[in-house]
Amino acid sequence: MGWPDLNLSSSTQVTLCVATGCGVVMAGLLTLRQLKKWRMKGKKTERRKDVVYLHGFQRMKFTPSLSGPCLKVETWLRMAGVKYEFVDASKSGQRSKYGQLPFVELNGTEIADSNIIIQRLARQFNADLDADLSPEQQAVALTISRMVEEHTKWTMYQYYFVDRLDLFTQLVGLPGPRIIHWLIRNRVSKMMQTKLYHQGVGRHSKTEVYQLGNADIRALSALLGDKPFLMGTKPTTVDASVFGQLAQVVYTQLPSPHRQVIINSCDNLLDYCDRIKDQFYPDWELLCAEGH
Ligand SMILES: N[C@@H](CCC(=O)N[C@@H](CS)C(=O)NCC(=O)O)C(=O)O
Ligand SMILES: *[C@@H]1O[C@H](CO)[C@@H](O)[C@H](O)[C@H]1NC(C)=O
Repeated sequence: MGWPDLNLSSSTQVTLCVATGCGVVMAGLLTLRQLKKWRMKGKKTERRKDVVYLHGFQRMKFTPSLSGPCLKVETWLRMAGVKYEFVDASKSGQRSKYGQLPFVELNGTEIADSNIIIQRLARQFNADLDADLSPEQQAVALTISRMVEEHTKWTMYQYYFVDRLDLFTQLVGLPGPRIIHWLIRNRVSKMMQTKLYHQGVGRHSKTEVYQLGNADIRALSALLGDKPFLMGTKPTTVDASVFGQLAQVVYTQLPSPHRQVIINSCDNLLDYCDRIKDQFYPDWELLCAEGH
């Protein structure tokens, strides 16, 4: 289809073409999230001094958050006894400066990334859960967190977001018509497959991925042994981190190789999750009742 003959000079036609192209791209960029952000901008929410505002993904039916890092920070805040309020970022459309969740606001300052959040809050509230650990124990704790957050987690993603996409709707509890579920599901899966490929886990066969994940879970079980918490009798930051990830497979109640190995041969991890849930989430059911 050509341009209608309006006797325009060729440079005007080029300008029009570019302008139209820009318009289409701009319209594409007007995503739902941006619309949400604009809508929220006018509504200035009140923020109190010394209260941590935790921005995370929406509540879920089986767990307060489907995001490991979000649940980790929330668990840490409870372990450390720091006053906080949860802000549903799926309503506000907000993300951190890294484009992710969680992030917190404290006294008008934004802190992003679960590890940085915990480090900063521990200092500002004088609530370091790891103060009594020896340097060696601190190193072990850090190593465990890294394994779970940077490896085990990906083997779970491979299962839920790629291999068993049929479980997606139950997992994330989407509202609305099925065609929308289908579109979101496929988009999320495509994104996840790219991430998994670059991370490396996604290059293995399913069987290999589940073996990798289950080896991590057995290692966690062996490290925990009969202790109530990973580093001994008191909860420390690594427990928040591990709980953030394990709670997803333990409480979501969808089948998975990770869940299977926990139930079949890691009783101590089940008790461990229940211990943390019972001690720090007396309101677990209430939080999940808000969930989708
Ligand atoms: N290193 C970050 C990781 C946070 C992260 O992976 N967040 C994911 C959800 S679990 C996220 O926000 N993804 C949304 C996106 O990438 O758009 C942390 O520990 O806080
Ligand atoms: C937050 O701000 C208040 C008042 O400005 C100050 O007293 C308090 O120490 C700050 N809290 C933290 C944790 O930095």
